Amino acid sequence: MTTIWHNATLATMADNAPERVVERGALVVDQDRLRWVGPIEQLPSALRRTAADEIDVAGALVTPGLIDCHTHLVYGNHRAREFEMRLQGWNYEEIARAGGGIRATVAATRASDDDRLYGQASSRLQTMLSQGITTIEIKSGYGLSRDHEARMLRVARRLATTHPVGIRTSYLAAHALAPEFEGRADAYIDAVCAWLPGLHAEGLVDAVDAFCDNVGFSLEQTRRVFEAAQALGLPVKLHAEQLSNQHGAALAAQFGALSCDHLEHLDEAGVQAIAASGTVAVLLPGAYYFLRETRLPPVRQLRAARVPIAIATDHNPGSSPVLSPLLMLNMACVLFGLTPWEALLGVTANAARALGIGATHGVLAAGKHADFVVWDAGHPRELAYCIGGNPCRRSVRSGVERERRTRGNP
Ligand code: DI6
Ligand code: FE
Repeated sequence: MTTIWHNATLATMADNAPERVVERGALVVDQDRLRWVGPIEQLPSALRRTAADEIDVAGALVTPGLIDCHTHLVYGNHRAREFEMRLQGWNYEEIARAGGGIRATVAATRASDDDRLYGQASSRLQTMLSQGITTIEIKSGYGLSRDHEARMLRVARRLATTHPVGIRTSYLAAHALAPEFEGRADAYIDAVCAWLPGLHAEGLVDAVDAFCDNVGFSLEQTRRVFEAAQALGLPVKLHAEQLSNQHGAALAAQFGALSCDHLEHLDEAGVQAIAASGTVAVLLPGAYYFLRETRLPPVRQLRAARVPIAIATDHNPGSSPVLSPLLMLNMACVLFGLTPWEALLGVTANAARALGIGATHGVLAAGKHADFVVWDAGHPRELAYCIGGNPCRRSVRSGVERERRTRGNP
């Protein structure tokens, strides 16, 4: 029982896709997989005869389902008051001393019960899904104790059972120092490493992340977290070179990291290191914008070294309260100088690689998961161009179409 979606303008993003769309394209969906992808005139007639259903998308653009490969979607409350303070000129330290910053979210997350954490994350997730997200990564990192980190990860797993989306979790206990460990960062890292095997045994962890920065953890502390991950065979990723250059990317490359994220302060040696290890550079224009950063990630060097570039929302309450992946495409182009095509690669094929699922997701090709979006658009450049609209017309994940929005209801 297959379904043929045809009359599509296909952007497959496959094989480092040349910047070319396939006109009059067709997708043959067989259960949760793509059976065939290409121009309709090449579709084998035997395949066409077995189709149970044919859907004409009237020339609309069809892309792989969007993948947000870096979010902190599960947390308690929000930090809008802190936003207002920053606009009035308060700096990071002053806000932290006044009870704001990551620790404010840690307190709110710990105080929140599971259902409330779940409910808030679910509503954020639904906004993302309405814009064509079919896979999302969610990090822990606002619990900072074994039980509260576990709670965050369980909520992330629960979201995957109740929403039409693939969810990859990252263990980010090394996000900030837990208040109980004030002045004892090394002891905290010991605890972070000690909690990991149990959480992994419970099936809660797909990858391990850390925040390596002068306001986060040191290179040596990051190394210990990576060693704990490696001992369990878990892949690593890193918040690297966001606010300063700690040479975290080079360390991550030594561990074969899936991705290094942020990277505004990445130097040429760092670029070469991640190029050699095949690590994806994840750029986060929302945080750059929201924090009014001025130092740009080294896009030209990354391109020259052929480092795959992904784009993500970094959704979090402090530095990137962004729920729009499409707005990130626009910002990646306007602020970071990516082309619209590169930006789309960044939320499809390269985002899949950043999550270690590049073999099955992120492109439209036979054998891949049937995750795709039909857009009210005719070319990928329109997705990066538009600001604040929602051209997502239909979205299919694992062969199942998400409930369609009614016309005129965004
Ligand atoms: N880098 C960031 O920008 C966020 N975390 C990180 O490692 C900030 C998170 C927050 O302020 O809550
Ligand atoms: Fe982040």
